[in-house]
Amino acid sequence: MARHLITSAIPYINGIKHLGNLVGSQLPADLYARYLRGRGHEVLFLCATDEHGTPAELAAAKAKMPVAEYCAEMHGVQAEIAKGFRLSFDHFGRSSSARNHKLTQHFAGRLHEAGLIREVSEKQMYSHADGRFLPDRYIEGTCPNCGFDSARGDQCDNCTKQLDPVDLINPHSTISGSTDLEMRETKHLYLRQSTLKDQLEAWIDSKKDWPILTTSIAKKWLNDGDGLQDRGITRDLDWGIPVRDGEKDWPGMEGKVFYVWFDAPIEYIACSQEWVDAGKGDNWERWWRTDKGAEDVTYTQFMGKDNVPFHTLSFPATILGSGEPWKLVDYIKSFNYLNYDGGQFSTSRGRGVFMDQALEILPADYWRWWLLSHAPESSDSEFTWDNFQASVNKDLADVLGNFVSRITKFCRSKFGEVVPEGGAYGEQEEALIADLAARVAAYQGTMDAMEVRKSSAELRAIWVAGNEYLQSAAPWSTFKEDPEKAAMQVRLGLGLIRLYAVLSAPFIPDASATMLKAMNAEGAGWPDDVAGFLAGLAAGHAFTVPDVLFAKITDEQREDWQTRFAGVRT
Ligand code: B3M
Ligand code: ZN
Repeated sequence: MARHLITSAIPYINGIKHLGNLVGSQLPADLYARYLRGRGHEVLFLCATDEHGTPAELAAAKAKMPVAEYCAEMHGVQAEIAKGFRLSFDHFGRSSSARNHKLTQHFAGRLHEAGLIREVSEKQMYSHADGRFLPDRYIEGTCPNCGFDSARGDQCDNCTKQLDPVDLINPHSTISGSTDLEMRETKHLYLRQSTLKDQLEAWIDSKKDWPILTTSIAKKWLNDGDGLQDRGITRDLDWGIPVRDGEKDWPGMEGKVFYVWFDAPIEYIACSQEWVDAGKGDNWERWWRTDKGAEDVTYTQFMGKDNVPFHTLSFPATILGSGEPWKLVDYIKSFNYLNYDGGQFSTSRGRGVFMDQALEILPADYWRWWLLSHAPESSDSEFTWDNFQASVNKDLADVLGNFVSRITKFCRSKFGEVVPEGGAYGEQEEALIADLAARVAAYQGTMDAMEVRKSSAELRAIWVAGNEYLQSAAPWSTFKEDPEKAAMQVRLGLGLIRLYAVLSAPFIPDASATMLKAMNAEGAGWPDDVAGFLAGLAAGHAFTVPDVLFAKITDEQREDWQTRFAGVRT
């Protein structure tokens, strides 16, 4: 038994995430956590909401709510939806927690002490009417390139030109509308990542087994242009973690907060403290401190590709730079993007299916299965309603659901709701069991390697093997000549349901629970020995016929949903 720490990228607080966000971090992390628990390992699986930064402030303003209140409410909403998708976090924390405030300030203090922070004076737009500095997206004006009259300070949405707020003609504050703006001097802290470049590079080079997507992004940032750049880690904002030098004030930094990307990854650690505070665990240090037992923890992170630079460079720079024995990540599993029906998912335009809407139309397992079996691993992938309908109807309803329903109903009609006795395996059964043992080993191999799509294909092949057996063994025909033989075939079929329930649990936990309950086999362990596991469902064991596991998606539903999710979210 090993110990596994697993974190998913923590979703921004500003609104409900779409299915593309889900499949890029939380869902595959959950798959892996459930699998490792199923195999008997000790797992700590953490996630949280990422609550700081301009997007949180803007979203709260739009909702006409104080930002703290907005975050508390949205955290509740996201936690509820995560439950709906059966995301099995050991704790779902908040980056705005007191724990994260303290720990973030602690790291800043350590980095300062190590000489890894420098103060930089820069000019930034200040609004007299608002009494504050304005982040780029709080400034709008006319685009100098195309004349569009509401270009943002960082970019023109009309011609896509990257801009600086000073480039804008007639700039104004989007908070107050005021044009009384001036470029003002302000001081910020920079993390001297450049001095850690060699150390970071050596560490990344030592990770021979990481996905190419992860290492190629890290390498690009390490060696692009002038190499790894120092990063500003403070902002002139109200909402965030106040800049402090550990426990002390930081002269000149009054009223400033840490940059959201500085404190967000630290929340992975703080979250484990919140987990203890919530009474769910009693020792976070054995997961995070290599001087307190974490040296034998395997730490895996899950995220979309846009988050990779922060996890391969910035956060490790914080950890290494602190000079303290914190656990560094062992493996980073990153994902490409999931597109939606010929375009991109868009949060701002409400294009695509969002997590809450998905659960309104179908149970979690349907989405989990499609998303994981089409995870954007080696390249971007695309959600289409045709493909979704086809894969749900075929894999879940025709192959798995049908198998379970046929065998349980047939048994009930001929032998009653009890595993029948009599008969002995023949050649066909021995061949099936050998085939399944090989397939289960392959499935374990791909799951251990976090190859999500391949794992789903292995699992599907395991379901198909049972279906093909049932088709050719045909106990309904055998029964007429040789009821003993039919009993043996049915017994094996029922054993397969229990096997499928355990193997499928990481992908489709609800259907798995239904199957286990029907087989009266809750608590069944992992099938390390497939033959023994199948024999474990012995004659005389009672079961019940479960309800239909998966309903087929009709053409009408598909068309209806396609129209409903094409446009702007209402
Ligand atoms: N909230 C971005 C994202 O959700 C960011 C991840 C933080 S991970 C520490 O894609
Ligand atoms: Zn423009």
